[in-house]
Amino acid sequence: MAHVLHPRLLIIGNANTGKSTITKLLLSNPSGYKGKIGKTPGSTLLIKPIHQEDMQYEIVDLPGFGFAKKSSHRREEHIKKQTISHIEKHHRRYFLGLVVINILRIEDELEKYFYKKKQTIPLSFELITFLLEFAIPLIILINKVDKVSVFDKRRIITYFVNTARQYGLNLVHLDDFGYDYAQALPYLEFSALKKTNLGDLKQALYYVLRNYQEAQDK
Ligand SMILES: Nc1nc2c(ncn2[C@@H]2O[C@H](COP(=O)(O)OP(=O)(O)OP(=O)(O)O)[C@@H](O)[C@H]2O)c(=O)[nH]1
Ligand SMILES: [Mg+2]
Repeated sequence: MAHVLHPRLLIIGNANTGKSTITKLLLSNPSGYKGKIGKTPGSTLLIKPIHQEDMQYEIVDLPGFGFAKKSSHRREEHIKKQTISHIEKHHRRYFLGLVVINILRIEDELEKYFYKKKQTIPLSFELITFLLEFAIPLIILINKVDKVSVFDKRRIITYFVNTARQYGLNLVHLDDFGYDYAQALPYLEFSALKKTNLGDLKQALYYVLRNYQEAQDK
């Protein structure tokens, strides 16, 4: 019997942003999920694709880096190197990448880079730019929006979108995205806890998956 290679969904972002919680939501049988969802950053350490019955894709929930108070510099470097070589080697199997960002950390992160080291690029934008080099379609998931008011959510997202533009990234809301990755990059506000916009995310995921499968069949 031929071994079936499932297209892969990449879930990537800093530590503690909700990657494993989102992974669980995108499984066919969430209660069968064996991964760790942690209060302490750094819950996920291994790169191991997850697949369950009746799933058209498998998920790779990457270990998060940055912001982990406990983690050592050496460990951070190890995770970064591991991530880079993994993407370089396997990028063709990814039909979509979800870059998960914690809305509560956006202002901190951007301000830190703006005022202290203006010559460098903020971590999230660096990650996005890196992934775009491999032509993996991305969705920026701005997670944990249940933790902020509607007013703050709008303010923080506007700040994020405006700053991204300065780094050459044209972010548009998933609702306004025409699936032309040469033109723009979609973002979606999200709450893994409240399942806010989970339906929209799944719809986009299956759309991109179909495009990927059609391109493979040619
Ligand atoms: N309020 C709120 N909490 C969330 C949300 N998503 C995740 N969390 C919580 O955030 C914490 C971290 O979640 P994880 O899914 O383990 O995060 P992770 O990105 O996989 O973390 P690492 O594997 O350590 O990089 C857990 O306590 C989750 O319950 C959300 O949308 N809203
Ligand atoms: Mg995790």
